[in-house]
Amino acid sequence: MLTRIDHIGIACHDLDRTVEFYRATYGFEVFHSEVNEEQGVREAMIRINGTSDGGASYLQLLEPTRPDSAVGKWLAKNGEGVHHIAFGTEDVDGDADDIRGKGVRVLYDEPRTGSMGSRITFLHPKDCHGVLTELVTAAPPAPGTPDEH
Ligand code: MC0
Repeated sequence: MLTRIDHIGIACHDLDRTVEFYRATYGFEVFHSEVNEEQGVREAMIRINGTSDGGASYLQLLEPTRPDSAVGKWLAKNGEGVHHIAFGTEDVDGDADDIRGKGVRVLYDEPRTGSMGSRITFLHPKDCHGVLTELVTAAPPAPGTPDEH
């Protein structure tokens, strides 16, 4: 079951400058940052709020590490802006199977590794009214930190 907005992915040309905009304008600080070479992105996660299922909602700022990556291609065509939305679920495998059964293209046979050790898959934007849609199961929290992701 999809229980929350996990994050909104925002494509940008310059991650450091975009992070600074969110800090200076809204007072948001970076919660986590990493490079995901498989996805071709350098990313910063800005935590907006926790939720009742123990997850959280984030803005995910994404700078491409190479022009032929998904975000690099999208930026070249569209410029900066909202790239995808991501729904949180405790069962990305089961939800992906259910949605595939409804005729929506799920882009990966098996979920891959996403931000902060999460497991992720994507739905094709052409099957979702133009919205690239991601499903996310967050990594289990570290012992003693039940709300830390
Ligand atoms: C492409 N299209 C989009 C779109 N990207 N529409 C809405 N939102 C997007 N983000 C549209 C194009 O405009 C085009 O439409 C058609 O889809 C085909 O696009 P393309 O430029 O020819 O590119 P493809 O087909 O090679 O790839 C599109 C596809 C790809 C969605 C399959 O971007 C993909 O695999 N995305 C999933 C992975 C991803 O996005 N990773 C980056 C975030 P027209 O009408 O012109 O034909 S990584 C991430 O988010 C991780 C780190 C995490 O959350 O933890």
